[in-house]
Amino acid sequence: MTRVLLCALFLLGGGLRAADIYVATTGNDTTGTGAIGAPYATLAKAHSAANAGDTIIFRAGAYAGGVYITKNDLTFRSHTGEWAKIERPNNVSGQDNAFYVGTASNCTIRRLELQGGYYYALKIDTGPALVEDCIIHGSGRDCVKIPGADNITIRRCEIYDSGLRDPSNAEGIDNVNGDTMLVQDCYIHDIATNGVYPKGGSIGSIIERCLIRNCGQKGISMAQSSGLQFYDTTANPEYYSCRDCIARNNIIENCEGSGIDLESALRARVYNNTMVNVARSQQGGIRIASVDKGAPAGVVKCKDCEIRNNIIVLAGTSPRPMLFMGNNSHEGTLTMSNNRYHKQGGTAVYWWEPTSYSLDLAGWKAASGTDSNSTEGDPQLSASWHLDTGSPCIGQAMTIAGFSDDFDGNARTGTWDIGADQTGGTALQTPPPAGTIGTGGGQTTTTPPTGGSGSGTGKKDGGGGGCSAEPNAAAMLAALLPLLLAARRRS
Ligand SMILES: [Ca+2]
Ligand SMILES: [Ca+2]
Ligand SMILES: [Ca+2]
Repeated sequence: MTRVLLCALFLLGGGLRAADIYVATTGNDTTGTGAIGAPYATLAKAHSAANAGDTIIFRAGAYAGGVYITKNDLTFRSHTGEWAKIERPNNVSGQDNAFYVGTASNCTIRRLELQGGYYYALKIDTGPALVEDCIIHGSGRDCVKIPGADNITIRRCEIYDSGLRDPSNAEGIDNVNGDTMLVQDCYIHDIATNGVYPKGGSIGSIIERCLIRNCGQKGISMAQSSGLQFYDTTANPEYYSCRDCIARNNIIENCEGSGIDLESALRARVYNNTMVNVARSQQGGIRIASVDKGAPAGVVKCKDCEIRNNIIVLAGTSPRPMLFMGNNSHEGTLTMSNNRYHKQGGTAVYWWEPTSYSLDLAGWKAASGTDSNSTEGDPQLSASWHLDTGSPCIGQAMTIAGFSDDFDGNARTGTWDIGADQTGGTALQTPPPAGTIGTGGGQTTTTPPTGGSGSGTGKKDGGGGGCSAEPNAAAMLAALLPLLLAARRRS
């Protein structure tokens, strides 16, 4: 009896113990076994050999991507102390994605460089998925494409050089109808169009503590229009472009379009962002817009949006407004306060369509009936977009429920400061120093998005990778041990 149970235990443990499968440029798909001493040569072979729960570990070097990942619970990462790249050319039709999470759920992509793709460097069709400490760049169009997958977490990544083949539609992160996306502590830069958008009716997505720079369009768009076929008309029968999405604690610099743009957004929350040299040539520092999406959606306005504690700086050369309320674009209650506006070398202009394109801040407050405690003037930012000592933004923000940190990860204790930086803690270097992936912040696990049952939480950060199924095997062992002991007592 004992022997039978021991055998069962061994088999169960063996079956549960996820394997590490190694891939090396010196490997061999025919003679290799996937062991560290006999690695495979390709991702394709490793994937075909893998079982759910396995970890595919790449030794240093570059590997062909484009593999359609179908197996659940896989982890992909560079070998400890080494760095690997998964790549596809961005100019060869048919080689669409450098890395493609197809039907597989609960995948983790950690410490890898994903480069190229005729369309996307990373495409994720199925959630949840965790992407962390990765460098994602050089795509033909979007760097990251999320077509409807829910619960995608992207954190501590550097994402740059989108649209190298086709810069007309090339976001840093393009999410269409993926709910509870969480983007944290990413450095997103040199993006042909928009830095990040959750659109197509994305629900409950959060973009926080990111540094977003050099965008051909908007820094964060919440969110521009999508084809009506992409909307979930059960969860979002009004065809909002996004619902309950949040942008907070981001630094956004040097964008042709809005720093943050609201378009057909329901309950968008815009808190404590610092936007510098945005709206260089398009929209406004923040724009609020409706869209006529055509039948059956019709005109969809923004509703019940909240915009507090933000800094917006426009260059003296910008012909665009500080704030831009589109014609008949918001319904319900617009709540704004404690924002700081600055037009370098002059006075800002605020637009309220269709009546005025020449409001000053007092006129904006009168037209909107909100934005109390907001002021205009130099916020006194440092070269790294943090607050200088003596900044008029210090201690002038209101406390917001739901978070208590800043861009740097400093705790917002006492009275809050306006913008992404709370003074008094250690500031992150911005832009981050060479060798840092992401902003350099966010090394601790933070609260997942509200309302997301599994949002990014299926994968608490292990930091160093490893075998995620081991705890299951241990749990099984613990569960079987009493049986084993009972059997021993009986024998
Ligand atoms: Ca796109
Ligand atoms: Ca959805
Ligand atoms: Ca700080």
